[in-house]
Amino acid sequence: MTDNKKRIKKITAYVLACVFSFGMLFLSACQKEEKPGVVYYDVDYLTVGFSQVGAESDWRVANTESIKNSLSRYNGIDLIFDDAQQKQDKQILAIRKFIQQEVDYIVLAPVTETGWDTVLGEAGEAGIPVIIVDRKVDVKDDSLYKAWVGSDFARESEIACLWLKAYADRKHIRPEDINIVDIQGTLGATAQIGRTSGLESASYEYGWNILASVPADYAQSKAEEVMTDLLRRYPEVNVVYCENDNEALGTIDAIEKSGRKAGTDITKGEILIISFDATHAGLTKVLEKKIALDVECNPLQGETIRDLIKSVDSGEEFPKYTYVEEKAFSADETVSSIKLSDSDYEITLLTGEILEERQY
Ligand code: GYE
Repeated sequence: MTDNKKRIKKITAYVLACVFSFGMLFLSACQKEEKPGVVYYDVDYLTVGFSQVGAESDWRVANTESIKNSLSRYNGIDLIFDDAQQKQDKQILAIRKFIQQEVDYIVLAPVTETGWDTVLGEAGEAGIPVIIVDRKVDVKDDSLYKAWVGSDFARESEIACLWLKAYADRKHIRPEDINIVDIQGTLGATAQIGRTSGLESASYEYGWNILASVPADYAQSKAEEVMTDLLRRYPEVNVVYCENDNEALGTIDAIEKSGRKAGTDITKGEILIISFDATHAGLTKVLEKKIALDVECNPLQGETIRDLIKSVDSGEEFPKYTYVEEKAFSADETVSSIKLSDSDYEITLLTGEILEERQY
């Protein structure tokens, strides 16, 4: 066979293969329509743009995962996700892009409370409903967002401080001997505002000393750096109030590197750590008795957000504010319950089994 003939044969085979595959595809598409007893829908997905703060902590990673799982195609939602790397400017840009893309809904987890009036106004003008998650927005007009889902940060702080008060009473420690440093979260974030101000009012009320309050952006390495410096400046510190678990992990490293011990008994010279989030990594340190109390901040908000979107979309009633359920876990049994708003609030003594059963 000549080279030319060979080439013609090859091309003919290729063309026939293509015609055959297209034919099969066409046939199967037709067959699909005709299958008896099967109803085919043209799925109309809702498009949702989600601007997340970043990935600064284990809590945040769990929150992102929960939202991605619930706002999924399986649930009729097409999600456009944007990670703002803890920068408000990036969140504003992301929201403007969502508006250009004509999404059906915007979900915003704001890095700080202020600075949202203009961009949320733009979303409103474009007719796009906004749902706020986790931290709050401080805007002049609350109708700029449909609803909010998150935690009661002031209540979390109240639980932590009532626990510390009960702990000190049981151990016969005088309030003036309680020397606290506060490793704060990102300044201006609702979680930071609620947790810091709760500690400040309790310290004022009970007579504890706050030696220093320093922000560490909810990040482990930053907290280690901050705590290393604070240990040098305030050797009398005996309580560290960490505004999230990743900061507690960094704080433990700093304490141990300085030759001191993180533990549950300050009467023995240990440094007592209180933390927030109750993530798997944080609770592991509670089991090791390096964090004395971990107040839960529940990141599993995806399903509530999905239900809210569906309610808004179908014109059903929905709450403007939804608070998620939260517990508190202790490393020992010194305090098993506190009085919170006139009722008993249980402090859960953490066990390996409880930790195993947790979802994040
Ligand atoms: O405690 C921290 C995260 O806003 C509740 O932000 C959230 C906080 C959470 O980075 O781990």
